[in-house]
Amino acid sequence: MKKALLALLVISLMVIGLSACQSAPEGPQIEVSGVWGRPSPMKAGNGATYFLIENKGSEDDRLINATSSVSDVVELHDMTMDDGVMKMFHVEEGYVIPAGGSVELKPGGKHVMFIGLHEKLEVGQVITVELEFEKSGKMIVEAEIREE
Ligand SMILES: [Cu+2]
Repeated sequence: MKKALLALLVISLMVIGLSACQSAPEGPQIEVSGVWGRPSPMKAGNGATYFLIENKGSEDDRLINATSSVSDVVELHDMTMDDGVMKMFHVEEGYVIPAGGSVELKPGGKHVMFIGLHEKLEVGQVITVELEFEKSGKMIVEAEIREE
């Protein structure tokens, strides 16, 4: 009798444990990785940074803003083909990061743009960027400056 009760208890604990593992965390859960930027030889020129944003939660989120000490103006950009020419544009509404999905910023695509650099960005330098998500709030990441 005691053994049967114990077995029942063990089984119910296992079921509870399994269901806890299966459900994604409530709300959005944002992870940013592989942050880097290209060197920029000119002071007062422009720079860009790229990274992967993953949302491991159960709710969509949105990257709405970015700031950095390297320039006063920081914008979220994307690229498009216009008459056979690649052009970039400011994505004012930001990037939606779908629940269980990801968005990759990379050369030729989405990027965080620094406009009017206070100083040039050199290989080996590490810069700090603050990202702001609609639901997850602010997050500080470090970008390594390197060639690709
Ligand atoms: Cu740009």
